[in-house]
Amino acid sequence: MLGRALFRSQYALAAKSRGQQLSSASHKTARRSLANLAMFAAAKKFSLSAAPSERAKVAIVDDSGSYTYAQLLSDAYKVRTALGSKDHKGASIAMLMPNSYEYAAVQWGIWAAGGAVVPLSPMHPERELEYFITNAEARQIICHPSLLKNIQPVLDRLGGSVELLSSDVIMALADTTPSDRGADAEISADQSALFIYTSGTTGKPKGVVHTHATIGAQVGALYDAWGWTSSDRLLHVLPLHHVHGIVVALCSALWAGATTEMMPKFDKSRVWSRVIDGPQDISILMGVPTMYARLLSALEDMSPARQSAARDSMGKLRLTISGSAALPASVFKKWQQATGQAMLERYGMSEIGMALSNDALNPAARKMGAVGKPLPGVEVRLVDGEGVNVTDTPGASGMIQVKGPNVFHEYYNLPEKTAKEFTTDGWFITGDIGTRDADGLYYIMGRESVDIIKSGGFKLSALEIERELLELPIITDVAVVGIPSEEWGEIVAAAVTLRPGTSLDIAGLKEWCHNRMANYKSPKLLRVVDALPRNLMGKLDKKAVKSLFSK
Ligand code: MCA
Ligand code: AMP
Repeated sequence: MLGRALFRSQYALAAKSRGQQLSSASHKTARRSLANLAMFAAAKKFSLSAAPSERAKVAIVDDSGSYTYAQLLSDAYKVRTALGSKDHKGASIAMLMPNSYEYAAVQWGIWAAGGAVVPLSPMHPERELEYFITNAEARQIICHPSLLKNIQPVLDRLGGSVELLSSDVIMALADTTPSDRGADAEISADQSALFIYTSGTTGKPKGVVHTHATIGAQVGALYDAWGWTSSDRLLHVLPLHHVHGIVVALCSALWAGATTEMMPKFDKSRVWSRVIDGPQDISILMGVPTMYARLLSALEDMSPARQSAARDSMGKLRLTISGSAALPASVFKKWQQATGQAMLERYGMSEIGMALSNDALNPAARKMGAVGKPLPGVEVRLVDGEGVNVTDTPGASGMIQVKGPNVFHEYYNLPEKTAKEFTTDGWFITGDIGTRDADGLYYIMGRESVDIIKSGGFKLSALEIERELLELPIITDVAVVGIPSEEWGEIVAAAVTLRPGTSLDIAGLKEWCHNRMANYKSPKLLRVVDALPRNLMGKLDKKAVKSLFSK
């Protein structure tokens, strides 16, 4: 496994990116104080700047107002104070916050205290929240009062072992100035910084652990490749419990000293009215293909005059970016026709951040269907079923493997599973099959495992859903598959056999799933059959299961 020393050198590599040069002292030592962490460099620059215009630089705008970088730093220090003055040294600290300015303040505060952020989502039911908190061994949680009802029963069950801190109480603390903040926690680049829970082909969801070094490498690479500047203004519409919303969108913008406008959740009408009717200053929009498909369908319902205004406004953005799932060619084409924007598609994963990206600075170089070339500092190769490296054979397909300072540290407390996902020579095995053309552009062909479903950009494990469904006493056998869908990419479908004399419909199944899994995991299609298709070995024939849904 990758060792500590290597992470130090990875951090040094990441520090070479333009982003980290904002903080001249930041990469001179392996151990550094908070204020020198690259993530905070732009904020620090704006906070301490002598020029009033820079001190007024807005970090985040949400439905409650506008917040400067100076305010963000001050609020982060309040969070640090509330967490206790000890150095948490990478200890897990959970947070359950709506998409808002305060989300960022809490995230930064946990980092300021030396902790590792475990972001929980309002989309998760109690069972999942409990699993994430206990699996990550979080001993403290910061929660917004509006979400207290989601977490209180979990904390009661955990019998006081997790300390609850309310974000509104923390935010009401007195503002701090740099002089009264005391000594910073010593943050080392290789300590845990972020947990992202991801579903795999075996077992329960795993906690992907990123360090300050791996996050820094990811954000630094995007800063360079996508040409982020402090003049950018990001419209943020993504959930904040995955790498896409947290790292690729929010952290990148904060790293660059840009402004983020945060919506509480994606809403196609709200996005269009902001872009068309608001100030013409949004420069970046990021989303999953389902969001762009929905924006296009909303556009079709507009009057011709409104469509023309939409084209003018969306056409002004510097970048419209799609990822987390394959962007259908139809969406790419319609988006280009409707807005004049050649969508920037990129490829990544919770474990690696972003690995491949089309050309951000030259729209003409973006190819429909391609996910681009390796980002700065990231190595990518394709290895076929025989173990042959076919990267340089145009059109040959192989497993996408990735190496670089962006690659995660470990699956939490799962050393064997972590090791299994790496080749003996240290490449991370993504599970995605890709191909590369003669111009060096990569294309994603699909997943190796039929048991990984991508729905609306969320990665779901068929086996995990099957395990849950089997707990419904009337179900005797179950198979979960992904069925292709225009809107969602794939939708979750379940085929089941039932105990004699019982019945089940999709509404009943959803109701049962409601408290056990996030709604986005629960099946949208159901077939009740006499027997599930199995091969001679008794193994489920998932191809045949899929065909049950085409009848
Ligand atoms: C919501 N539902 C879904 C999904 N989202 N079902 C399947 N797949 C989904 N993705 C459920 C709702 O709970 C609801 O269920 C029903 O579908 C209709 O919901 P609706 O209101 O239409 O959906 P929504 O709430 O507007 O959500 C759609 C969405 C959302 C905005 C596209 O799915 C979303 O935010 N997706 C982004 C995912 C993402 O950020 N992925 C990043 C991970 P019911 O009717 O039962 O109530 S990947 C990643 O991080 C890597 C690094 C990468 O490459 O980016
Ligand atoms: P997650 O593990 O939730 O971070 O999701 C990562 C997975 O999303 C990858 O392993 C791919 O299967 C998929 N993915 C991300 N970006 C793309 C893309 N541009 N095209 C196709 N699949 C993608």
